[in-house]
Formats: sequence, C-alpha cells, structure tokens
Amino acid sequence: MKLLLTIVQDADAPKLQKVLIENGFDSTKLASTGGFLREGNTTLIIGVEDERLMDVRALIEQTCRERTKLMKPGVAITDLQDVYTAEPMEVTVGGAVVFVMDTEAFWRL
Ligand code: 2BA
Repeated sequence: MKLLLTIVQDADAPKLQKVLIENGFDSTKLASTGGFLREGNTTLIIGVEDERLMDVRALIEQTCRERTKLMKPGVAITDLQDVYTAEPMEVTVGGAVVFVMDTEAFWRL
C-alpha cells in the first residue's frame, strides 16, 4: 500500500475529492500553507493499494490544473531570509505536488 501526500490548490480540492470518492478512493483533507507563497493550499492524504497507484495519479492529473499567480512587490519571500520581491513576480503553481510513500501497514480499528 502507498500513502500519497497530495498538495493541490484550494480551487481544485473539492472536485478532486469528489472524483476520488466516485472512483472508490478514500482521502483526508488537511488545510495547509505553502512555504513560498504563504497562501493556503490543500493537502489530501490518500491511502491506495499498489495496483491502483497509477489510477489515482491519472485522476489527480486530470483534475488539478496549473495556474499562474502574481506575487505582489514588497512581499517577504521567506521568513528566514530578509528577502523581499522588488517587482511583481509571476509564479506557476500546481497542478499537484505528490509525495508517494510506502506504507508498512494499514489498520482500521
Ligand atoms: P508554495 O511553497 O507556496 O509554492 C508555490 C509555487 O511557487 C510552487 O509551485 C513553485 O512553482 C513556486 N516556488 C516555490 N519555491 C520557489 C522558489 N524558491 N523560487 C521561485 N519559485 C518558487 P509548486 O511547485 O506547484 O508547489 C505547490 C505547493 O506544493 C507549494 O506551495 C508547497 O506547499 C508544496 N510543495 C512543493 N514542493 C514541495 C516540497 N519539496 N516539499 C514540501 N512541499 C512542497
């Protein structure tokens, strides 16, 4: 079994959860914040059997789309460094960032 940490844009999350349910995949939704833009995004935890991994990948690919966001000037780029954007900066976000992890066990108790 694999565990997918799937980071998507908020705008894509409801549709993705709907499509996952329709195709028999369970997921858990967490509110998250990107480190770079420091805007809200959504992380879906998805547990999937190995043989269905590529099916869930296809659903994520079909549902989540890439968007361009404009970072306003004067916004701190990170908390750690005193670095600010001088000019509006275009940033491409998504469709999805997915971490795929082996799962030792799955217990529903
Ligand atoms: P954010 O960290 O807010 O990043 C939003 C987008 O900004 C990223 O889109 C990327 O295109 C851009 N970006 C990030 N760091 C940058 C930098 N140092 N310089 C220029 N542009 C930069 P995605 O790559 O699609 O990532 C979307 C979200 O996925 C990220 O939001 C973050 O929440 C998560 N993510 C991406 N890579 C990650 C990683 N290695 N570990 C953990 N989370 C990650």
